[in-house]
Amino acid sequence: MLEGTNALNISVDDIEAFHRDGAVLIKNVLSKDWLDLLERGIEYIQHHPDGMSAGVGMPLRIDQFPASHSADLDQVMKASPISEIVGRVLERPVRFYMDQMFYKPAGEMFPSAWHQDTSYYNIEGDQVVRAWVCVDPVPRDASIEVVRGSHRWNITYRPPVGMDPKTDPEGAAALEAAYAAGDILIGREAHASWTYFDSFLDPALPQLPDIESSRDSFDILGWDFAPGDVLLFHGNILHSARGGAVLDHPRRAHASLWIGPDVHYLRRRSQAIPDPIQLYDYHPLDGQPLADFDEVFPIAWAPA
Ligand SMILES: O=C(O)CCC(=O)C(=O)O
Repeated sequence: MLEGTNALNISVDDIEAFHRDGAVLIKNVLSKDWLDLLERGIEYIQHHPDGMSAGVGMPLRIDQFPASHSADLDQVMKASPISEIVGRVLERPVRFYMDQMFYKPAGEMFPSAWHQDTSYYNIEGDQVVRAWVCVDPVPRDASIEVVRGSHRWNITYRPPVGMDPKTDPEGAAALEAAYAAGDILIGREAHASWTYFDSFLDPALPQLPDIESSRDSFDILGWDFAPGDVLLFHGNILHSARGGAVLDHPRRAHASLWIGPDVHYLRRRSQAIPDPIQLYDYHPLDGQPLADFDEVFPIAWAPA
């Protein structure tokens, strides 16, 4: 092993960059065999849309939990080096929480709006890490950008999706009643049919700043991405992907979400993605560590 590096060539600088900036690109992690499996899994999912991806109506397919529908993606999640690099950067045991596919067809890239990931999920903690990979080369103007350090702003913004409660007062009142009763907000049945637009936005959360219109006011970090690289970013960080670049190939990305020991369950009115389906059997309570649900979230990688 080289000085200053550990297995997988993650340097002390990479670890520091992740904690300081909230994101780091680790080069050349996935071999061709892993990329082939990823590509096969992504193409399978693209051709088998489920009830959570139909109807979004954009030149961007977002699929929730694709590894639970594709044996290839499941293998990548369970056996590729992705869990290890997340664990080495956190220096903690890590568990797989969920995954998504972001498939943009060749041509002009559709933008992914600025947002934070944690506000979409019923989770809270500092050890939430996204691992974003793509089987195609992606220039910086179509790949992920982050606002450097925004994972430390200690603020949860309103996700840029969801219905205004004023448009459906009855539904909004039912959500409030469920919240007050300690009930689950988006049920298991959402796995059969649900999109971002079926959730309610939470008016109590502050609105996102208009980062794209005043990019010079923000410290924006971005990278050219090559297949085999893994981009790690913090669950609380503001991030997006710009639109407008024209690619002569699709941009087929997969993003997985990993959690460390400090992550606990927290029902959010802004929840836009259902809980992982096995978690519904356990009736988690607000504040309960997700490590309590070892059968749903087994340890994927732990330091020796
Ligand atoms: O790939 C994209 O365009 C968006 C990805 C993203 O927002 C995420 O992984 O959280």
